[in-house]
Amino acid sequence: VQAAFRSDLAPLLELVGTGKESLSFMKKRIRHLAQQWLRAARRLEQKLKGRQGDQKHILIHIGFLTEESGDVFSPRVLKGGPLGEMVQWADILAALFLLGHSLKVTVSLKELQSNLGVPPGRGNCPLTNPLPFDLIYTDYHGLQQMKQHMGLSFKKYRCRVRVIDTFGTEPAYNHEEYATLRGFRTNWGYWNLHPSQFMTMFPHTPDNSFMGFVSEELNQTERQRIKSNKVSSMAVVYGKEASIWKLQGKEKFLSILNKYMEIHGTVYYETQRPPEVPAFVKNHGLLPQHEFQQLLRKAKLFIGFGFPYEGPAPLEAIANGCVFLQARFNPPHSSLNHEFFRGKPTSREVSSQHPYAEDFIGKPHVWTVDYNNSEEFEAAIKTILRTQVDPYLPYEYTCEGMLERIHAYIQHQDFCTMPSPPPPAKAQSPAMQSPPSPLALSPNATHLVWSPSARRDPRAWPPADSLQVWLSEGQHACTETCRRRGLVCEPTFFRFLNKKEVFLQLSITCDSTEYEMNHLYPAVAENVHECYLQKEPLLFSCAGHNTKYRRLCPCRDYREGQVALCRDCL
Ligand code: U2F
Repeated sequence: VQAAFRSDLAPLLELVGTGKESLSFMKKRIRHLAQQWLRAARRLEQKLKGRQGDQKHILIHIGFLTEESGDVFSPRVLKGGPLGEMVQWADILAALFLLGHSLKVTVSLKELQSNLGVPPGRGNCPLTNPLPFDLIYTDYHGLQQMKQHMGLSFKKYRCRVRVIDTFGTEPAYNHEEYATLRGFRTNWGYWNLHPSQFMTMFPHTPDNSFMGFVSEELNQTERQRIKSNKVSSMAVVYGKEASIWKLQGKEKFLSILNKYMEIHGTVYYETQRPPEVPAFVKNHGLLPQHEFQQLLRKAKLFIGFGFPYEGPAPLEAIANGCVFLQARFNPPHSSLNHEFFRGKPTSREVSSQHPYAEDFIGKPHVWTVDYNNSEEFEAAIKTILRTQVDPYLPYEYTCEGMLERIHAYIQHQDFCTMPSPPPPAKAQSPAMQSPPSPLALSPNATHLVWSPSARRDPRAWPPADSLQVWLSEGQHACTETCRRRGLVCEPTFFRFLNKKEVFLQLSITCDSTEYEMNHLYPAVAENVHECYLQKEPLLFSCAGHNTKYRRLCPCRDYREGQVALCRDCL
């Protein structure tokens, strides 16, 4: 059956259960954004010109909302607890539904078991019938539950799973044996999934798929109205919990800010107890989401104190015409030095409260400054007060952008029929054993590009001819190496460059070449002329660097405002 775009979101609301504050929040959000979603779906439908692909049977199991995993989120929805995850799940539901797929939504272990077809009363046994779903969207909690209740069937079907994973999972942490051997083992990682099966909230590392969420888009009239209604002296503080007012060193910059602006907050408080915010702050209390947006429409500045990390609110603020001012982290926060990230399966260095805002948006919308430097902080505020900014929303965070991306993933990502088996353990390139084929890559002074004469597999996605091979500097990961060339690292292309002759083509002298398991390979240790190829395809990784090596990096182009897709990727 062909998937057909849907034109009504009401039936989706029926699929989402009741009885939890988190579910009500998600439904309210879906209802509120319905018109935006429907307009976006119509635009994408026209763009695809009937190339919609097959309808999939999809199970959406939101593990963190199940009682069995403790469901600590639902009771905090109206008390200033995290909402980012619910924002994202609501948007995933809306997108999958509008794209025309057939959905089942579960938020308890019992519903999960009955939908999977786990025989009642029997623990951990293989399923008796074939799995009735083409795809399962879940999270780490849900993954654990599926593993516990599907027996051997879990291994068989795990290629159909997509794991919504806010902060991302890097390949080194995902590979069980390697993670255990090399100290990358964490509470979450080591599932041996294909790293692209993990889907993140922001495009953190291209090793994972970027899922994202949406923010409201404004039409021309609304943009005009917002611009004329802005109160230029009004600042809103980022954070719904009183704890953010306890963050270190905030007195100094708050008193500076207070010289120039009226400070507003949306911090939760109990009516019996006085709000725990300084007296000069106008605290509105936690607002319903659409009222929070209205507040942002009036404000000039949205200011972060350093927590929460990487949430949706700064994008909403920027989309509503605010400037986002945030702290630079020096040194960057990471799982090595910060409690919040400890145990998360990533080595990513978080350079500010919101690195996406810093790197992908930047000035004039985003100012990332050193809050310990009063002069820098004050100068930023003065400049911000003098600058006019327009509302801005990157395409990838619009409804159309999210629909386009999810559509592409569903049509092209297939982790069940993987291409090449792992290469042999000995230092002998697989290319030497197979009949000689024309080289896919050709030199171009500083890097390699796809040869015009090379065969192109029409089913390969992304299309291989967008590949460029660059050699990293020792201090850079492939993520950074590609970024500096206006490109993005594309892990699916590692297989094209994991070959001995690629070193030759880049004029690298290899006194020896070995296949080993290392997430930094293929790479060269230049001073000793030793070259290394990757033995384990699951360890191909855009993330990671070590001054000892220069890495071979597969880069590709991307669409303006849609980093997940290459120019020819739709
Ligand atoms: C992030 O979670 P948070 O929920 O703390 O993220 P926020 O950026 O604060 O925004 C979540 C939503 O809360 C809404 C706002 C955002 O869409 O519209 N909101 C609201 O409804 N009422 C208000 O008064 C103020 C905001 C992140 F998303 C999580 O993944 C992390 O776990 C967490 C910790 O770093 O931060």
